[in-house]
Amino acid sequence: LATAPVGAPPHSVDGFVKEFLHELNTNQGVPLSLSSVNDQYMALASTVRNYLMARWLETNRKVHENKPKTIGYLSAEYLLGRQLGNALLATDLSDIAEKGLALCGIDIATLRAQEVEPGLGNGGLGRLAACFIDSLATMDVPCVGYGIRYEYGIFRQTFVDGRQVEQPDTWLSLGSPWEFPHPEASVQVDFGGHTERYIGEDGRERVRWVPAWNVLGVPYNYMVPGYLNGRVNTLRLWSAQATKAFDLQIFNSGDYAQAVRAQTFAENISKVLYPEDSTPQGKELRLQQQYFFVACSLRDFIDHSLEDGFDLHNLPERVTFQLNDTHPVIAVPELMRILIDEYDFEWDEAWDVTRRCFAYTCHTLLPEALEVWPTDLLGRLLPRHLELIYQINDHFLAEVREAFPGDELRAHHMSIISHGQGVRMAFLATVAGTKVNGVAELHSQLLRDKVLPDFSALWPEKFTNVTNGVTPRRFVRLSNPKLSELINDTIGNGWVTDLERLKELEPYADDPEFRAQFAEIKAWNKHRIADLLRARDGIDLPDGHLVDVMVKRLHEYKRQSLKLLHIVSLYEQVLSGKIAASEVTPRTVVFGSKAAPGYAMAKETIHLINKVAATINADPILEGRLKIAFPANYNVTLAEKLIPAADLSEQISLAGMEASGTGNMKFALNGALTIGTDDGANVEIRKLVGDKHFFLFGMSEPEVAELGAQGYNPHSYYDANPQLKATLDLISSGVFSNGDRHLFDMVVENLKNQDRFMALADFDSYVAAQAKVEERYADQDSWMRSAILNMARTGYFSSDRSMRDYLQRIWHTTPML
Ligand code: 26Y
Repeated sequence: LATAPVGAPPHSVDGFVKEFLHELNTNQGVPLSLSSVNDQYMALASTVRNYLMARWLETNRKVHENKPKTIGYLSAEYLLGRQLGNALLATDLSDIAEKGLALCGIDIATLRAQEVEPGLGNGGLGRLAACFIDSLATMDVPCVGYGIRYEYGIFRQTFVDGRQVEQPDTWLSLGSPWEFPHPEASVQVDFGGHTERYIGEDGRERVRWVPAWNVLGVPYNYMVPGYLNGRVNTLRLWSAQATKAFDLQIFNSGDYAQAVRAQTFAENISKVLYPEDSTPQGKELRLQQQYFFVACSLRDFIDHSLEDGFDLHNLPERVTFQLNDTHPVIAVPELMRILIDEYDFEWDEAWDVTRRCFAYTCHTLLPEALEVWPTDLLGRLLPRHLELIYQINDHFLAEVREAFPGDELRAHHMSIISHGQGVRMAFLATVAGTKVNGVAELHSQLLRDKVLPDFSALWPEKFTNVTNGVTPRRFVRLSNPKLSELINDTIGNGWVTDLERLKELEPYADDPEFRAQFAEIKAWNKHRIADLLRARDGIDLPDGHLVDVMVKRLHEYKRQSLKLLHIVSLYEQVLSGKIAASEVTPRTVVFGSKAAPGYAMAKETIHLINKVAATINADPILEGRLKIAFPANYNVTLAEKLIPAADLSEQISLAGMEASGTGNMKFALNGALTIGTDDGANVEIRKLVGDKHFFLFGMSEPEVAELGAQGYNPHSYYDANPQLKATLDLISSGVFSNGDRHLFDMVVENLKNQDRFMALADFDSYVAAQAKVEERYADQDSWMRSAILNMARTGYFSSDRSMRDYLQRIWHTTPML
């Protein structure tokens, strides 16, 4: 444990209270007696910040002195979750703060609840970035996270008559105590205009970009504290502002309204997070966002490197820019532009530096999720970059033709620029990256074999896998305090930074005493979420139920509809007297899910879930047996309370569709059993925990491919399977829609006639696996044993391990100690 560094307030209750009161008085300008909860929260945050500050300064001093290789993590999303608890944990101040505040008559829980989480991401990809920067700080690896400070993060979801209604996420409205704006370090970003050719002093032809307009990027720094190690890395998020010159010019012409419009136009760039997480629309503003943050980040990093006396020819020794999906890939031509146009590099020199600076992580397999930017849009917004992309493509295709002489079709398939579509950003990233990785073994294999087969034939060594992970600090230590205590008491606390040590718990799965304690903690976590949902949503959770949880973005490929079919099927069987209500295992199904606002099928599915929930919950026939809870606005804060309470984790995507999943890991680590397909990281979870402790169902990826090739006809399953037919017909009967037989046609007809993700094909297998779940759950001893083994055997899924893999396989660097 790194003791308090010089300059930090004393690590004692007295010292803490003094600091807190000082912050309350000087920062908030109020005495304790008159302070609001928000005043107190703000003062508490500042207090914790003060403890971190000396460590932050020290980290930056060391980096400046030793100039180690740094990871520049480029991500359009960071789904951070609340900061306070993590900062208290990282500084070992949780107990001190609680006691100190109690002396002031304040319950720390009230202040914790005051924090609004920064929802600067959509789902898995954004949360992964947050886990990765946590792990890098904890492992003493120099890293700067670069991204966008969206003024409005992911929308707040509400339900009106069962339908999703989006509200703006005003996370900054009460002030944001965790950020440090640095307007003096603002960077200018250019857009539009045209390019010109001219002859430079050395007689070479050169290109000049003459942009049409520009904005300012203002950096906001956030602390990224390592766990008890005294390191604090930086997350630097950029906010867009109008440039002064722009403003003044118009002001001086007397057009005040136009000046304000110009400002609004500029600020729109970082105004809002796009809530889509799979189908990219060719939205100009999104491209502006991507270029904006990437240009700011490269400029920032390069300027600092030059200040440190670094030669740009050696940039790859200074940094790897990790591209979190294709969103920041415009960084590739941007670095080329900087090196060639601004620093006079020759093409080959510039390309050599560029390709060694970047590595690319792909997070999808869905073809429609791969970003393609229309060339006319790119040419209008970034004319110089489009030229450079054409040139990169020419050089690349020459390489392809050399490797595969005469194979023009192959060259055509591999072209970064697809005629008629635009620039395929995944191809550009693959051509430029030193390494390309998928996010789970199956995904990386499919990426090589199905998405980028020509590229992996050309450069087999470029492709690698790094299976995702999650931070044990937030998703076990903080979110499951009772379980953490039990683990500490049993094997010590080394697991928090060395999660594989959970293996030492394996023998305790057979210890009745330990099992009882574990079961008691599960029950405690269920009460905790019940209390929260009662207060937050007015939802009552029954006692003693199997808690069955499906939380993730709403997507057809994730198959929330399959879960729903299972529920409706149970209900149908009881209604029609096929089974007695008393035979149904008491179960509460919890959904948590946002739909992209423009994704009609996803929104209809939410509507249907809510209507089914309302009907079944109100029907006395299943009273005490089946309850459906769908709290609105699932986010990181809710996840932290919900996941530890789960018995059953639903990971039921169609095989070959979910790149990895990371919720699946969080559940297993908190002792839930998984019901899942052989998809994404489920494959690896099952391998580690063992078949006996995992409910596998459904087609495998090759089976899915085969059925697809044969021609999949969902209607034949509907016709052939009476229970499936009865289930779908019940939805169409109007029982869930006040007699309206057509309200859910969109969902039902789609399942019967299209069913792109083959829910009907996996229905039987899913229902059978659920029956096994019930059977196992009836034997609580055996269930708890499996739950403990799930926890003990999934230490592999720490994001610390993911970071070690990136260090070894991609970044080729070691922690700085
Ligand atoms: C371009 C835009 C529409 C877009 C925005 C966000 C496209 C994709 C995304 C986000 C994708 C995402 O969250 N992918 C998930 O990444 C996780 C971390 O690797 C995986 O675990 C998960 O399987 C994958 O769906």
